[in-house]
Amino acid sequence: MAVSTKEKEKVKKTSPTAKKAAFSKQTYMWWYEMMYLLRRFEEKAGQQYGLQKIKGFCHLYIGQEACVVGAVSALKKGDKYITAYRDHAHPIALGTDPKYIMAELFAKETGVSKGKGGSMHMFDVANHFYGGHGIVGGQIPLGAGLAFAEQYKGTDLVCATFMGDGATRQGAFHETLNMAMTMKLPVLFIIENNGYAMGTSVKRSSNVTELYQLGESYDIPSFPVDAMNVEAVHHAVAEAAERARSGNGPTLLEFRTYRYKGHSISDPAKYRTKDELEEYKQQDPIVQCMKTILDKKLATEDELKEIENQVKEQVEACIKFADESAFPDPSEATKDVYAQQDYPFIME
Ligand SMILES: Cc1ncc(C[n+]2csc(CCOP(=O)(O)OP(=O)(O)O)c2C)c(N)n1
Ligand SMILES: [Mg+2]
Repeated sequence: MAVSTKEKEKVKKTSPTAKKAAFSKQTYMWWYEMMYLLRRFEEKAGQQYGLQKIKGFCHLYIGQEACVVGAVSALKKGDKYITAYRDHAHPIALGTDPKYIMAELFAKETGVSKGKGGSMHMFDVANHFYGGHGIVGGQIPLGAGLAFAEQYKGTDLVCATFMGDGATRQGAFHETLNMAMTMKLPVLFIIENNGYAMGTSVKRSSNVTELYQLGESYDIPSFPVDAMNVEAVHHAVAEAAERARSGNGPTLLEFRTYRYKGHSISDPAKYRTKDELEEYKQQDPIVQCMKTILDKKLATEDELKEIENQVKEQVEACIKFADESAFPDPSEATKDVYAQQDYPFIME
């Protein structure tokens, strides 16, 4: 299924120069509330970790909120999502009640993965979220597989496949890009480039630091996106989705973002300067959205405060729910795994 020159031309025409629609009040307000919820949720998760209510790994999303929120507002119900282990925000933005995410962090039976997955393994098929994957780059071929399923069934749904900058150095990334473009799969490759893979900066890991260029090697339309700005994210994802839905295959988007905290909670992030962190905080996605709302007079400061107070109460309720839930029964250890006699995916 090679891509002809004519088809390549068609793809170029749908590049981000297309006319951009304005956003409604409802969209701005959803962005603000959701990003504020994600920020507050992660701050509180960090605190609960300090209290040893959460154990093991825990990778926070603080600073990166516009990435997922702008993608969700641009895509439609039924589109699939998959990501790596920095995965608390994606299901929440897709509609999973955050109390089930907090309970999963607490390893409780009410958690979204029944308390068996923890921070890195959120999973909620009802909301089209396919994890939560701990192997760097492991989710990339799975995302292409989810997109292939949609192509095979003849739907117009797409799969947003998120990954970190570090994952682009994995072989699976390159193999998947090659196949996805050859087969014109309806997949969006979304690199959340926060500048670091654990303590290793993008600059230290390759000569190719403009990560979107990696997609161009496979003839995939590929663009950098200012992902501290939720509007820019939405526009880029909407255009990529249109391309995928109309049969023109994948797009690669390099979201330029930043994580304010360390790689995981145990990382003091000494490999970067305070000035660098400050520079990104000046572009904070939530503050940018708030300023736009106030400038456009879509809401007053008091109305935004009211939203913030409601969110704070909601997150407190999540912690209470997680605290009061039970740990899974030990018998659960042999359920939902291949050892289970009637495991649904074992075929004769
Ligand atoms: C195959 C594999 N190699 C190494 C690791 C250890 N590891 C966990 S996270 C990580 C860094 C990945 O960084 P990036 O893809 O940029 O994602 P970010 O944490 O910045 O969101 C590494 C090397 C792993 N989990 N899997
Ligand atoms: Mg990274």
